Amino acid sequence: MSHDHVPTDYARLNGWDRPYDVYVRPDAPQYSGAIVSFCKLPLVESREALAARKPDVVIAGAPLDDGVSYRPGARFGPRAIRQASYNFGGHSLQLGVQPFEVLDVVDAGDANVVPAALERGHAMIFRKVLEIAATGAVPIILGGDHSITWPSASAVAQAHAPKSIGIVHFDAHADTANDDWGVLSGHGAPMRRLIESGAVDGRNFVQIGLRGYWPPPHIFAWMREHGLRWHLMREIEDRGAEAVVDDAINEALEGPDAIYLSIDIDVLDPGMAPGTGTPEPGGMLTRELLRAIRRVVGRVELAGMDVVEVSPPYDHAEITAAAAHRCVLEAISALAVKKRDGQSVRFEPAVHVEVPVVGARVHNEAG
Ligand SMILES: [Mn+2]
Repeated sequence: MSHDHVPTDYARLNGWDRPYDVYVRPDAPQYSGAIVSFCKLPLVESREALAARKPDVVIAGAPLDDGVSYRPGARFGPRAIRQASYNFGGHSLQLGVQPFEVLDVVDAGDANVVPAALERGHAMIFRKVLEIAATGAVPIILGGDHSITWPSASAVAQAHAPKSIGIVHFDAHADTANDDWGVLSGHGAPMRRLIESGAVDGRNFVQIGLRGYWPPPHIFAWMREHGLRWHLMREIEDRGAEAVVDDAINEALEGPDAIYLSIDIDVLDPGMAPGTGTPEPGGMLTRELLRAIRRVVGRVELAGMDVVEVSPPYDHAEITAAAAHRCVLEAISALAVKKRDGQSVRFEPAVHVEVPVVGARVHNEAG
């Protein structure tokens, strides 16, 4: 028979019963907690809650990579971008603003995308972004491959109609092909779909950072014919990023009422953004891109934004995901400066925006 003894109180023995501060979400460290939202912002997924809250900026994910022509993996981008930070982005040293003190920013979760259903995915991304834009908030979409810009920018264009939007597009590639091996909705063609459908006028399209060995001359001829303007990486080498970006901003301001900013992370040099689907050596520096985003957002009326082509399986040490995370944070900080200085960053849709209902009837036709 064992004899009774008083159990040891390990909490008391080891000092684990001390009255430590209790941290609650969202104050707990960035790496803890079961819910991964951008900068631990409130997660507001339902369209009703979004419409009632009317935030300034809404982050949403588009985890789709069925449109890629080479390396896949960008479906993992939204989650990787959300978690690629060691702090909450509370104070921008670049702009001297505390963005989340000034702006109401929420994370609306991801568009309801399933694998192996490209058309369905684009439909769901369109509806998700339209739900956000219909509230008057600025949508910031985390890709996903670049094909998501077709539905995303179309939704922003629809919410802003009859006002027009233009696109400032950072990318190693023009993404203006007619098709990828006969497929019209792949990531080589979204910019042509936007122009052909009338969502964006070719003359309101400005591209920065093109380089490498694609597209072929006949595609540039199509671009010239439709009034697109572009700045090759070679021009940045000659004149510096600052001068080229300033020219691009001036071009972007000639015409459209507001700007959709599309950042393909492969505009960066693969040494600074290895985790991407179609890496092209000889790109921009991360600090040049972050500065460019601050300047663009500071000067134009931002209608929406996406950051695409982050492919975490090809990333190393979260280099690419962290760069993409900061692209978003720089844009938010630049918007915060505007609001702090008395300018509204929200817009009021001029006409009622009808969002197709997303419900159980939307099936994956393939399965
Ligand atoms: Mn692209």
